[in-house]
Amino acid sequence: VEASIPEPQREAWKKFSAKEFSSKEDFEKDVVRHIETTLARSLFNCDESAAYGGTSLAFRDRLVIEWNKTQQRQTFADPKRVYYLSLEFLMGRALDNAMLNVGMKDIARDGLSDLGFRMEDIIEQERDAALGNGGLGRLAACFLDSLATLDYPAWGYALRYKYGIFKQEIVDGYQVEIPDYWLDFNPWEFPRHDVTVDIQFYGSVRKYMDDSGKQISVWENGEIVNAVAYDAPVPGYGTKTTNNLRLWSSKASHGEFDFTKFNSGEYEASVADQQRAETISAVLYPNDSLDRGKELRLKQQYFWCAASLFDIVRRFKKSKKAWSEFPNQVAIQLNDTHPTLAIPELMRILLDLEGLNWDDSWAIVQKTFGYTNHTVLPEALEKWSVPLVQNLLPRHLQIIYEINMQFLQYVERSFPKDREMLGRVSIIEESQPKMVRMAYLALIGSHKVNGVAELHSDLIKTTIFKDFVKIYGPDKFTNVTNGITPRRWLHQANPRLSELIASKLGSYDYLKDLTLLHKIENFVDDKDFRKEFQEIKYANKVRLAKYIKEAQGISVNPSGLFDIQVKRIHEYKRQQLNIFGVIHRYLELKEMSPEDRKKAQPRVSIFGGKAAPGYWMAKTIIHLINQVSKVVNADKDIGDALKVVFLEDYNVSKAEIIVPASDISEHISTAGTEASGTSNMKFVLNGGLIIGTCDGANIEITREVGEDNIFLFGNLAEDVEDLRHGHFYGGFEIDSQLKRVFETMRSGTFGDAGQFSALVNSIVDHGDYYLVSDDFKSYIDTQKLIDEAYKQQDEWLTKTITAVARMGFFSSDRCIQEYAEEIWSIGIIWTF
Ligand code: GL2
Repeated sequence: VEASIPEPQREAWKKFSAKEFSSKEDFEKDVVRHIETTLARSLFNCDESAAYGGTSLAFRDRLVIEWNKTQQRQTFADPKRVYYLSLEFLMGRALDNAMLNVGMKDIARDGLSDLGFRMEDIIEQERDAALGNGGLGRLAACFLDSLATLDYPAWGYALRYKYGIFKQEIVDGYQVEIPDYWLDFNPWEFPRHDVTVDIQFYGSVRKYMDDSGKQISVWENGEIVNAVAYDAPVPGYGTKTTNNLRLWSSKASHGEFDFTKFNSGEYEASVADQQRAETISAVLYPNDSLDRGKELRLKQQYFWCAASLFDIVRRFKKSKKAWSEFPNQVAIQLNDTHPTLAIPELMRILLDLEGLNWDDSWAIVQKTFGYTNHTVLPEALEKWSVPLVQNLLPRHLQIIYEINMQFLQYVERSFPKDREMLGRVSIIEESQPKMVRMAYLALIGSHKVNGVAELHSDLIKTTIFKDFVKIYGPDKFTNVTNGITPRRWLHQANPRLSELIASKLGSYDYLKDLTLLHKIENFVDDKDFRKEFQEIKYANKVRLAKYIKEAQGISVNPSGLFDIQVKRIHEYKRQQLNIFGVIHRYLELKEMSPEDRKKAQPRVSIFGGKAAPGYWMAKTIIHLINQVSKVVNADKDIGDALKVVFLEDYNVSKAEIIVPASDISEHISTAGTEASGTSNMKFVLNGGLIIGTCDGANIEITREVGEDNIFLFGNLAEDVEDLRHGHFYGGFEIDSQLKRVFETMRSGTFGDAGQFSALVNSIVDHGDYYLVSDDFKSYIDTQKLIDEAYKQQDEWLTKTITAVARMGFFSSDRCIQEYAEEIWSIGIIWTF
């Protein structure tokens, strides 16, 4: 029911409508009012956290005013909207971003200083919104920024986890996980207690014929859990468009809260029911690129898909358009297979609740959905056991079987001679127990499937989806190379560089059209520009060195070469290759005469990243890095020639300090395993070069910046399979220099060798699946080249400036425009 203010009263209302602050004085007034009233603090009781609260609430007011207007504009225009379904949104901090996007940071800085606070300290008060694991979740956050900046009518849908990704502590060199309860004070969210949806689980399906002879299915007798919406405003940069990120929180439905139990004194039991319901949205699964098949995860997925679709359908129905119009009003993007249940859920809504027939429903579904694949790693491809789905979602399983049957009949008609194909492409894997292959369901139910970088998009067509290219033709598949938002990853993280670029280009327009960066190449020989560029890099390294000292207690010299690898810890990302390389360097330094050691290029090797709590090998790698760090940093012979740092608890806000400080960053996955990578783009955009394999977006970065401005090494994706085969069936010799590294480890130099034996054995005895040995020589040779190149500071500087100038392609704005045109067919809504 719409509850509008009646026409005659609207004038009075409008007179008092909330207004945005635009001067420093008004900002201060808002801050003080919020601190004194909303937060109930006073002049005599206002610390930095209260000042953060007041500042955030003042900015939140601004966002909400624009958010309301944006929603009104969009409701009025009723355009096609895009819904981005992602189980992860790694948003990071909101305040700094809000200040910059609305263009009020300078006013706020002055205002806060009047009130006795330093802007930097206030920003530091905020906890990261860490509702994601790694690249996939951060990509979703960059997309929201671009969608709003480009004025697209878009919503993000996710879960409001009580606990985001765990906090990582390193205790005695080992990772320890601490829960991240981040909601103590979160001024950026609005509970919408009036926006709730009942979600059903379990139960059974009753079928009957109605009077017209039509078969009706009723899903009944299930358990009901309530979904409550929490909204967070997403401001665009330099536009009034403020979109919405809607997070669902689970709560016991009133039906479930058992009053009989409650009244009969079984208070605890009734509260337990409530807790069980709340468990659904309690915790983010901390696995990156790994599928664990836990029932609670499936519950999360359905809970979130069903609530989001109910919301989307409710919005569509307000327009009173025919169902055939649905795909013209709604585009839903599936961020990986996690939201694939949205496909059978929309079928269920159309068939069982809205009474449409199968063919019409299916046509609507296929036109509505697009599916983005983010990985070809087999362990990450989601499969759900049929008995599990049967029990939790009996009606959906029926629908999945029906989709599969119709699909297989079509395949059988098209390829009558290829019987084997049916088994290969079936949504149901004929294993014990049977499994639902979610990627196939997502692909079959969507009109477009995209990979996230060129190589990856090619690979999905020749590996995991090979048969489907035959079935549907190549046009169903496309590539959209990932991108990053230059607002957070340049302007916010590296304000001095952003300002320098703006001063040369004449404005900050390039933050909205990153291709304008190419003009910076005109200044590559400009003395003043070069000097300032170099100074900025140095200052960023000093800032990181200071942070390393504070956080880790390690002193590093900012004039050393900063070599950084920060990302989730994973065997395929090969942090082990990096640390073995560090050990090799250590051994070489030890062998040198003191004079030669002095001449060697000093290095600071910086690592950071979380391991999934159950991923033992990844934890072993973290342990090894910390052990090496301990030994090397304490070695008096070595001094500044080599320092090794493991930065605890890598997250988005730390990335903002780390990324601008690299000279070299490492993106060294086994070729063909890293779908894209996105931090590679962030580092280069901030004036750091890359050492990398021919993998993911590294390849397109090379194309853009030129081969001279990147350090590539290692085997190519097309050779990986043969090499692996050779390890098992041919003779397999471990690289001699790597052998020496292993011998050193075995001798106990870095503590009890037994702790690392599984890591070493995975290479020596178990086939070296990730080709660490195959790539080792090429890796350390390339590192040597880097040492030499870095000594030529002038040329190095030219390389970094040139690379920055050529990064225009990697904006998430370009990426979103490609999605909008090729997959969603949506237009922008002009602000006025
Ligand atoms: C990932 C890929 O591993 C990574 O290469 C890519 O950049 C991102 C975003 O597309 O997606 N796939 C995946 O499952 N995770 C990723 O980060 N977790």
